[in-house]
Amino acid sequence: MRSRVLALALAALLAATVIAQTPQPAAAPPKIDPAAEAAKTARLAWFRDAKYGLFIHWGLYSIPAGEWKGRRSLGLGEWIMFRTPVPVKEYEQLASQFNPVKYNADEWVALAKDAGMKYIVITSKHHDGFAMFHSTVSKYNIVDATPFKRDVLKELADACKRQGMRLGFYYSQSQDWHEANGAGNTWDFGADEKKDYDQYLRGKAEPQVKELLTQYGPVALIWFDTPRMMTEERAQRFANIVRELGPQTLIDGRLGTEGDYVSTGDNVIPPQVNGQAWEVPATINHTWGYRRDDTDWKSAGEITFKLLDIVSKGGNYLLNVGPMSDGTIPQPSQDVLRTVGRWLKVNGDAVYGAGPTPFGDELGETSKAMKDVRGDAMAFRQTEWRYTTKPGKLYITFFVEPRAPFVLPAMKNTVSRAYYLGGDQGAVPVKLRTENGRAVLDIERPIPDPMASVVVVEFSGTKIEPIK
Ligand code: JFZ
Repeated sequence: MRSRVLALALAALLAATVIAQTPQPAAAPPKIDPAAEAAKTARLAWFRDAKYGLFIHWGLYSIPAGEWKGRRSLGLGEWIMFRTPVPVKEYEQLASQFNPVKYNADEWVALAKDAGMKYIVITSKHHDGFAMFHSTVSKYNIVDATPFKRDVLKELADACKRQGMRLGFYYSQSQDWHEANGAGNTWDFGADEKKDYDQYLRGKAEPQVKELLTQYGPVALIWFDTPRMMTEERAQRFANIVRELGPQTLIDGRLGTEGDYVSTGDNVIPPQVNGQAWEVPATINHTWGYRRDDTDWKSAGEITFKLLDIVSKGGNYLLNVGPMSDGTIPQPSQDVLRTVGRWLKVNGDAVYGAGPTPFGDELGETSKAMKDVRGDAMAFRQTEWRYTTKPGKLYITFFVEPRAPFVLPAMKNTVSRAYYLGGDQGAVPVKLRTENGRAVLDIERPIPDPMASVVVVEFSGTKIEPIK
């Protein structure tokens, strides 16, 4: 018997070595199904034009707001149950205190519209397992377990419908710290590997995703997250549910199988243009769920720069607010969003439906390629301006007083005229001339809006043809 096992092991080893040494034909590239690709492109059309969305992390964690029994719990507000850690029997008591009487869905949607945002994504269930909607699958939800007894997602869906806002749902498909077989709660339920994970997936997560896709009207996207233990087969089960019940519903990049677009890491903006559809989930301060002590809010100027930086690289910006337990959104968040919204009312053409930069040197390291009219290499900070495009129009968004003259990169196209976006008396012209075959803008100071000003340069043809 022992000799037989040894012989088999040796044979396997031999086979592996032979295979290892024999040049293996490259893995066939995944078969692209043209119909599926066309359907995906169609599904993504609104998303690629929208560019800017409101992320909302709201749940029971807004009650402790970063502090448990008087002790600060560091890190993300929505992770307090994990960080402290709080036993499930204690944490679920928060539900009996959750009563956000100031919650007004129409005000939230109106804020998103004032902010110039084109879609909303709200946490329907985060890692703590609590459902912010009336689920028949688990009593651990806002209608059955709280004194509030109102389905806040239903009210938000109705308000979005009334105001023509697209609505998507964040759903933590893998981590569920309330469920013994959910991923992530090792302090009550032990190691994840030992859990009957599929019992949790089939018993709670999959049915709840079906509820979200069938009882809240058209769902723009499902924002899955942290795909722990999500094998291809498990992830496909969710993808099939979405494809069947929401053919137009987008899937983000954190399901555990290929979604409709790429999700970057939190607050991670890629350095260069990425042709695929992609989205950056981002915070205004340093937490997603509300923390009483986190008041380090980004300025409207920083957020406007990040938006143009992301759009100039072909992406979407999903910017978060963390409402408080009374149902209101922190005023500093509202103020900064409305300030950017006022800027977008004037300069939105440079953002909505705009294409990425046709150049790219302006994005990265000090570029030796950029030469001024004297032909000397130009060094510059990478946050002075960003390019976005539309057929026949190049938008240059300046975040600081531009150098004068401002020399555009070499291109085959001829330029015809330049002017500032906005200007209530119509377009304010900008002096444009050509020198040594390069378009030159003589921009007078100061620029109209010190936070950011957009100069439009009209050019021949529809696409810019850079001369490398
Ligand atoms: C996850 C959540 O854990 C967090 O609470 C929040 O909802 C955020 C939007 O997403 O956090 C992540 C997930 C993935 C990465 C980083 C943070 N990542 O891929 O870098």
